[in-house]
Amino acid sequence: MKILKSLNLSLFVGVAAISMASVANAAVLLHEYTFSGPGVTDSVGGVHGTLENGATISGGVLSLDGVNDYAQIGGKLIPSGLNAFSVTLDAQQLSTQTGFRELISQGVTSGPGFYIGEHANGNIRVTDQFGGIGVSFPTDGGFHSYALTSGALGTNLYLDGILIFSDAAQLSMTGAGTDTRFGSQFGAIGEFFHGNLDNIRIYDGVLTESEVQALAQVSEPGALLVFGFGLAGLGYMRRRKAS
Ligand SMILES: [Ca+2]
Ligand SMILES: [Ca+2]
Repeated sequence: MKILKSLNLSLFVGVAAISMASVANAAVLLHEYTFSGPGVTDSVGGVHGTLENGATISGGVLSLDGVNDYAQIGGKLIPSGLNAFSVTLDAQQLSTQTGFRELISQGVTSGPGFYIGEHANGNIRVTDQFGGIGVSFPTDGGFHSYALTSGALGTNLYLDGILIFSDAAQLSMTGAGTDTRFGSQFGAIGEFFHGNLDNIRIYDGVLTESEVQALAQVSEPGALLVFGFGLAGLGYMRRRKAS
């Protein structure tokens, strides 16, 4: 009986320790924009935004004309310095665009500034720290799910739940410059995205691969099935060593 009690106690302590550890490691949702109402509303963190230059919300998504539209957020959603975070969003480009285009941005050039967007060479690019990653920006006109995670173990970028970029370096962005924007670059640079954005979420902490995949499936099951399977079938994954 004594042995049983002791076993129960150690089991209890063990379970408690595991659940405390998982709570400590879990990525906490800080900001969420689903565009389900008329405004650029942060349904979790209350850091709302404004529609600029004719940007609209219709059908539950943020719609941008690629000329000068964007959404300006009233604060900086991306942490500066070496702080773990994750960003997820869905994007649908509605025309073939030339030059640089941004889905989300924050900061100032060489700050280093934060962004996820399209390089002039047609590749996806991620922040001043990494730049172009050698993977094509989707051109099929459909919605695609992007997830960027960064922490002490490095930085990952997923497209439709598939890991397409990994680097051992953690992101360390500037705290200076322009507040977060959806659909354009910081400052007066422009780089306006033509298309729709949805389900923009910022987490405190690093999402796991399975959490990223679950989000991608909830957001756009078709995109994961068609595009994700194509990438997976090719065994498509790019890794970079820290430079
Ligand atoms: Ca406009
Ligand atoms: Ca929505």
